[in-house]
Amino acid sequence: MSIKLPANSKMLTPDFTFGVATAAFQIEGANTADNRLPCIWDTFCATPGKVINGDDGSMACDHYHLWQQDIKLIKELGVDAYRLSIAWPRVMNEQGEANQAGLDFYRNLLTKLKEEGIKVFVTLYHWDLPQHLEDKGGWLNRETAYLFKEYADLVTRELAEWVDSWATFNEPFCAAILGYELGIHAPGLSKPEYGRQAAHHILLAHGLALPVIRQNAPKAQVGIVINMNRSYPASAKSEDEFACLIRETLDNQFFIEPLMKGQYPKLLANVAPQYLPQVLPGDMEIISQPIDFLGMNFYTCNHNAYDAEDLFKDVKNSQPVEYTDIGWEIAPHAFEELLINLNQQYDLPPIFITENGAACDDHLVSGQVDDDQRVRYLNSHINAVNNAIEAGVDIRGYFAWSLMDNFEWAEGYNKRFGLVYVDYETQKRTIKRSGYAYQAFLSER
Ligand code: IFM
Repeated sequence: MSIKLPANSKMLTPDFTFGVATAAFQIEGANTADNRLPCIWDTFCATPGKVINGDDGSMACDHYHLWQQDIKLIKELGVDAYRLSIAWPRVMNEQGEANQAGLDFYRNLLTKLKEEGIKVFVTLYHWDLPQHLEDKGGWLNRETAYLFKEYADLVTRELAEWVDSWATFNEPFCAAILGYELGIHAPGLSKPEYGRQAAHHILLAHGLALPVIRQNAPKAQVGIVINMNRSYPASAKSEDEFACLIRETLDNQFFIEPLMKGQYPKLLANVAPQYLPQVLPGDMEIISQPIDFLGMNFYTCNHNAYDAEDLFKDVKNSQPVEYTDIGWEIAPHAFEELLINLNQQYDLPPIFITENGAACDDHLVSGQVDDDQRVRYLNSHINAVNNAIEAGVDIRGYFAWSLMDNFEWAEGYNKRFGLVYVDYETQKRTIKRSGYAYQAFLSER
């Protein structure tokens, strides 16, 4: 099995960017080095029962120390670009001043990436809120949005020179809903009314930061990354169709509609007003300022049935389908449909697929990892992107998640998403078959 596109695919032209992605907390480790502050994920990991095996981010892939060899790996894969995130608790102290040692780490990393000719896509917030801000209410406190603007100002002033693309946030859905409504991610709060308010403050923070980033980094592209799902009805019954509509509204439209249209989905006011946050005058104008690109992360699809209490519930696909090791259905058709539908519903800016990948049951045997499922996953999803482009969607890039195995949040190190295998005992990296397949595909362009 290999990764292949039709010879005339627009994705094979030099204008299309292929990359790999990671995030600070998931790979860096060294969570007390150089005055890095604790973040909500350090606290969450230290809370018994929250993360599988009690895993934490203290070592992760030790990228903080091994970054030079990791850049060699990125280079070896032959990608055009690398997407990473900056750790807020590493670069800013409690008084809101720069932590130069933390900034130096990123300066060195970014300088080297540029020297190697790799385009740099930076996300400012990939879930590692400094704990001292959570102690004051975190994303439930509107003030955090203004402090994010200060943080974005600092980072873009200091690092603009090396960065091609800035994303304010990664997956506001996960940061807000998993963290404040469902309690399965940090900070582990679970009140229905919390999630949507946290989401609103995150979207507000995005909007507040945009003009600052544009001013500090006038040559870079600025956008945001959202995760999206496609939902299918459990049956042909209209109530199950309705369950899907609600599910997609809460997961997708709740995030994209404020950004693109300056409003929360009208459907919610009628059928589920409990999901509407408190909005102050002017907020929606701030949130819906134009962006240069929309980052989209896609992994799987859902199947939903009507539930009298919660409006929808997840059910398994009744058809025999393939799942990845994390239990997510492999659904490239859903990816293609989603992209085409969104393009019909909204006047979208150019799209970058900022994450797509699979957790597989990988094993290192005689120095090799034969992750055939991941190769097939990448091939089918890259082709789904190609089909969406053929159907008229303006997609400019694709990033595989992830460069290497890493800390998979509440799943700890138990689930592996990397194109490169990490032995956490020795920190030895081994390129998997999927990494070689991606490399071969990229080199043949
Ligand atoms: O590992 C995560 C990443 O941090 C955000 N998007 C989904 C990935 C897989 O769960």
